[in-house]
Amino acid sequence: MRILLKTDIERGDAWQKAFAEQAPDIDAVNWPFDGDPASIDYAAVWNMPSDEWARYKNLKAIFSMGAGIDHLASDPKRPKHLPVVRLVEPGLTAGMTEFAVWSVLSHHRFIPEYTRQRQARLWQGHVQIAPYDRRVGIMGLGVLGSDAAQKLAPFGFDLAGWSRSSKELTGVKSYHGAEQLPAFLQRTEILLCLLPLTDETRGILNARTFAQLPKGAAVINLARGEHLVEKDLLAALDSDHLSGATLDVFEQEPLPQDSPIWDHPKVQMTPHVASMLIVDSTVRFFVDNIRRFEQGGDLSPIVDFERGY
Ligand code: NDP
Ligand code: OXD
Repeated sequence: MRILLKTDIERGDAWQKAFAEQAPDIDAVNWPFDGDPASIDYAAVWNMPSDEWARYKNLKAIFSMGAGIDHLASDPKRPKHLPVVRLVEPGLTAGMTEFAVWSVLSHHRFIPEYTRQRQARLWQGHVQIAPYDRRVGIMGLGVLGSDAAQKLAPFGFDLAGWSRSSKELTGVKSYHGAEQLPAFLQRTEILLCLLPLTDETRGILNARTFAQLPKGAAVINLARGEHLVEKDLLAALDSDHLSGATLDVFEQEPLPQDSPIWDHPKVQMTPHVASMLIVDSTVRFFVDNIRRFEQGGDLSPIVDFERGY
């Protein structure tokens, strides 16, 4: 059996080593592959060049090399008859939760403000806010959003989440659907976006959304750059309606050299690294799925392209 791997970051033979340890019968080959394309049974990909798909005639399923599948949803030549499995594995979830907790705590404790003050050699404290007086709101309460919520809850924040369907998560007020979005935004001082990118969520972090947040709110986007209208964010920061932002993802990646975001004093930014692939646990996820499928069971979780995630 053979799996083709196309990742975002080159990791030498780390994937082959992990497959050799966990499943010696599965031959893992890196893209670009110059052997016989008909020998490939599975493909695990990130941003596969669209024209490549036609070469792999015997594929049984596609794995997304990430939790997000927008790179496949937008690919006109993706073989539509094949099931697509998105990445849901504990290593990826833990990485995102670390980053989400760090970014929420950072805004809660005024770290971006203190970083700016340091540059101006200004020694000045901000009145500390008790966590139960801090209203944190998470957009998207799926695998990643609900784990982040559960890890933020013990700090004692006044937590809420917004999703398509209503949720019951201990310590998290649930808002759902377009009708409840305004109420969710009006109560949110630190907004964390962990939505998938779909036709409904593209551009959702826009001027209208920001206007509904209380003055001084902070915005954290760890999901996809196209959720955010960057010029609207910059306007809301410059007018002092928003106090700061943490961005891991951008409309265009890599962020263009001339983007004002690089130098914006109210933005903390990282280069799409909020949660990166952990090779061992990702291979465990692929192997478990392949074994189950080869024995007549189901792949999981399968993407619903109608719903968009
Ligand atoms: P899930 O599919 O598990 O969760 C998606 C959540 O969003 C669900 O709660 C869903 O609601 C909600 N949602 C979807 N559409 C809407 C809508 N129109 N209105 C309201 N809520 C909506 O996704 P994950 O948690 O696994 O991943 C989220 C995203 O995080 C990925 O798609 C990816 O883009 C991004 N990501 C970014 C990374 C990075 O390094 N920056 C790393 C990993 C992921 P419901 O529960 O009702 O279905
Ligand atoms: C993902 C990502 O979707 O890393 O997993 O962006």
